[in-house]
Amino acid sequence: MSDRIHTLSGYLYEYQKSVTQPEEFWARIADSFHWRKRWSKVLKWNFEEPDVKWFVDAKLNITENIFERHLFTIGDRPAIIWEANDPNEAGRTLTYKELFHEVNRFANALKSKGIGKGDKVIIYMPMVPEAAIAMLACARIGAIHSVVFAGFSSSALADRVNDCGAKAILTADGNFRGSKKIAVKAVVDEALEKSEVETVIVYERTQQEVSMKEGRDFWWHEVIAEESQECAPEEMDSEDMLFILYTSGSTGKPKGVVHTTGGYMVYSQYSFDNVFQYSEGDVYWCTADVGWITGHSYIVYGPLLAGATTLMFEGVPTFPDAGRFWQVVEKHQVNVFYTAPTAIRALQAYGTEPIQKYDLSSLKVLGSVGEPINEEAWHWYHTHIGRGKCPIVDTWWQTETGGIMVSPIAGITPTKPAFATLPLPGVQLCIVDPEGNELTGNSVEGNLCIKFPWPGMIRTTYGDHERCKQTYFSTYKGMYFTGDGVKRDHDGYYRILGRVDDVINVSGHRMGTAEVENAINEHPKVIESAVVGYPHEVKGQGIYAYVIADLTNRTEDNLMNEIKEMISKIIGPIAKPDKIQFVPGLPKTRSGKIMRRILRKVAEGSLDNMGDTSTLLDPDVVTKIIEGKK
Ligand code: 6R9
Repeated sequence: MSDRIHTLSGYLYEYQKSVTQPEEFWARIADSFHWRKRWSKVLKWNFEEPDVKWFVDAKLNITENIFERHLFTIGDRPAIIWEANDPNEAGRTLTYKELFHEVNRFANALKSKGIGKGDKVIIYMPMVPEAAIAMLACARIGAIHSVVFAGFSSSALADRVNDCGAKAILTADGNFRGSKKIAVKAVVDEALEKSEVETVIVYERTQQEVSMKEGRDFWWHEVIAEESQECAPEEMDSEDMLFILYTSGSTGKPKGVVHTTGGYMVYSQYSFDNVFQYSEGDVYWCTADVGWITGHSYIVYGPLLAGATTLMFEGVPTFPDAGRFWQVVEKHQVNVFYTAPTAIRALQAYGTEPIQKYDLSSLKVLGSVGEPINEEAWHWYHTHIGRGKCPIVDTWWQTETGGIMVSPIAGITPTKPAFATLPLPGVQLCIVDPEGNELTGNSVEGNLCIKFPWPGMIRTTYGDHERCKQTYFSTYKGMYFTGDGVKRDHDGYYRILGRVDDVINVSGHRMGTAEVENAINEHPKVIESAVVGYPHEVKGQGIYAYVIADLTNRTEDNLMNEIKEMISKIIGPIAKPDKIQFVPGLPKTRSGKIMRRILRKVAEGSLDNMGDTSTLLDPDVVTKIIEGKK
């Protein structure tokens, strides 16, 4: 790959080029892709609107770049290695040629159900190769996929179906997760009481009982049975939507982040190739779920565009025991391993015994994503999993950025524990103070912004462009605001400090505090609530909920359980609070705003330094909350 960075000076050279001549830089990277029609201009942009277009007027199909672009050379190479939840179940391997045929067959099946260019398709599936096949089949025919993490509840699913106006849902009968067998189709049925789609296609995974509605629901294996393995790719404009992915923000309603075709394609492969320094024949394993952006960019699109072998794992890190990840590494001779700090910390708690049973010598590069990695976890990962030999790439990015933004280049950028280090070429970071003044020089700390477009960036929030503008482009004029705090140290290295808005990060999952509050407030006994994050040893952040409730005819324990149930139903089990405290009131300013700063302090137990409480309507409430804390 000619666009591969090989040395530190090479990185610095490329970075410089990407800033001084961004259009020339990205045109050179884009040249190695297959375009049906070349762009008339590389970039048109305006951050006020925002209105950003990459590879203007170019025509392409992203799956043509995965398959046809290099099928002759890599057709027989494994594309997806699938490892089942149960170690005793045989896995599957699909070569590029086989994957191509499966994608085409399913693309034809979608077409036969009347799905075509521009239609929205929800994918609500377990971690099986068919989830990737479903995404690629949509892209093949120009349909827009929106993958919903299969742990979300029926009402969260219905909201997403309604928001994007989906024509179809692709799903499975059930899902194997550790020792559990989870109903999936039943959740879809429940969601479809509150929403409507024309077609549901069900992949048979667990063989559990499901109800199938005549004329609407079809079995995956039946719809593909007669389909041809050839399907001409739909010609897409570079700025045609590729997918919508819902993510949480500081307001109650998750927003549909829109990514388009050309820019996302170029950025996902470029960042994959460089950050992980993947070489031919390597086995690459990203443990994320395809329901998150990490799964989109670094299980499916990035690796497959690069012709890599990507491992997909259906299970969980602790089933049947805490050695599962390492057993999979040994079994498939994994070379690049990419996971989240929360998984590292969870496994750290089991000690090194589960690791010692396995040979991890195949590992060359380790990655981290989703939340800040603390130094202790970084060292444990480096010493025990990387045997002191593997570089760790701590990759900072977001659903909105489409791909990795700040990260070491494996084996090239000198690393520093807990630092995401330096921006990738094309990424122009900017640290600002609360007034929006750029903080130049080193040893500074502030809010992280980006002042120039990159190809993988968000284009809009689906159905509500104003929201995109307000959320990301209005806080600081002329800049994209990430919502994260950051420090640039004396070496010019970046360390991400976590969210500065009302978003919390629980086990690497993004959650809006308002979203959790809305769910709590649905309970008829709840009067008001306030949710904050607090430091949690394994999850990074835990959810702490302060609730004002009517406790007549209820014990605190009863009501706590009912509230947790409610949240599971409305959002999903991942949003259940770790702690619920019933309080007589909430600390509010005279204008009625909840002072979360105080609630955060109480939750984290730092009671001696409450800061200024003079603007509080009723300072007494704070004392009562502190007294009531268990
Ligand atoms: C890719 C992904 C984005 C938020 C982001 C930040 C946090 C992600 C991080 C990190 C520190 C890292 N985050 N990677 N914080 N170091 N290496 O996780 O996307 O789910 O949208 O979350 O996650 O706070 O703003 P997403």
